[in-house]
Amino acid sequence: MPTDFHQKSLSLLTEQLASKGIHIDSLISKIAAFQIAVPSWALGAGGSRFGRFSIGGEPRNLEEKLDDIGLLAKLTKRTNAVSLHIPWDISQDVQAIKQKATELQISFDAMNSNTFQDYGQPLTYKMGSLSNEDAAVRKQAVEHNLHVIEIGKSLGSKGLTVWLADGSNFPGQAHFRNALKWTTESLHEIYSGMPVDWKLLLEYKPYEPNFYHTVIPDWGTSALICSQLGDRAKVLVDLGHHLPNTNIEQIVATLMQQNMLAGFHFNDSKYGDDDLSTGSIKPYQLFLIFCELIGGAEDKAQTWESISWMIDASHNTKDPLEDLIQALEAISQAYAKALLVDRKKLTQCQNDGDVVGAQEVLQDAFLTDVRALVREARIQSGGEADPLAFFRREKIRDKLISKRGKNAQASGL
Ligand code: LRH
Ligand code: MN
Repeated sequence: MPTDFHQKSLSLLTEQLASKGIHIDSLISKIAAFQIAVPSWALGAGGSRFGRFSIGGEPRNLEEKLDDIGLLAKLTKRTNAVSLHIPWDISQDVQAIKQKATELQISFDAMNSNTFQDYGQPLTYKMGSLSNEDAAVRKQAVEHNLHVIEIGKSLGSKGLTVWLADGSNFPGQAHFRNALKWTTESLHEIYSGMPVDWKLLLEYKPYEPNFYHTVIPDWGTSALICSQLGDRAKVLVDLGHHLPNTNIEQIVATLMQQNMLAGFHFNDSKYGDDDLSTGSIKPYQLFLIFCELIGGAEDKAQTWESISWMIDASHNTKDPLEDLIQALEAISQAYAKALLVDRKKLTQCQNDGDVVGAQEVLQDAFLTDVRALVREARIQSGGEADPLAFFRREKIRDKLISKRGKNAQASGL
């Protein structure tokens, strides 16, 4: 990207926005300050039940995962934190990990527990964990979550994400009310085991791996349970965890209205929980979600600082680092476009019942090319003008393969 091209497109956009009374400097500082956590499990090639195709040079341990996130942080200046998943990211030397993260200026966002797989624990989670008929299995799952909190405390994390695969595949298999009761009771024990400055992020999902019912299938059930746990329990919105055509931006508005939005797992999907690159399928939906977030924060429904921003994706065909560079860019662009919405004019259209006018206000912002703005924010933060071009020009994947090997495989999905 020739520098003069960037300068030309930036000055054109600056002029365009100034004509609407928008000062580009305030936008640049907001975008530069907006940091998104990267999941530790998205640095290798994901797979599906139909197979997994290695990418080569994948991080073989937590140290190398931190190296990859450090590289993403250096190139994009859009991420400064990692979200770990236990036991996939168990480390023998927590102090060394903490030291390395500090050197890379990476902090630890919400920890993720795992009671949806068997990894050698005494009792299987095949028939559920926090909702299991067997109190001993529920106790084991609670203790696992308390253990994850201890690891998180030693790393400086301030949150625990709980996603449960718990559910059933056939009518009659599960007792819905008992499953919900035991899950809520188990979460009470976990919640009271959290330090007072931690939050619990309760993630919902309609189906998979269970295909008849899931104990926490939607935002309403998650909010119901959170309201019984306490005000540090809030609802985590994974964009892929919705039935087709669900109005996710309305869910975001509703949760903010109740000060119950914990945060996001950003990704995109065409059909199910496809974990595709954020903004690659439904960029307008992502924009509308950021419109609700900015509106909710400006109207003091919920503070911007109280919301966690994380990616949750899995890569079957793309290079994981290239995909994460694209996702961080797409999220920053959606935020930048939503910042351009003339909220006064929109409110006027809503009050006047001017439906056409309201759409014009939104689409004027959405159709504004903000790439120069996001690029300038990155350059001013010391990042690469074009991280993807840099990643390819420097042949970073080849260097990782020669260092780690063609068959190096990362732990995770
Ligand atoms: C479940 C989920 C959850 C993670 C897992 C890796 O689909 O979104 O957030 O634990 O993916
Ligand atoms: Mn998720």
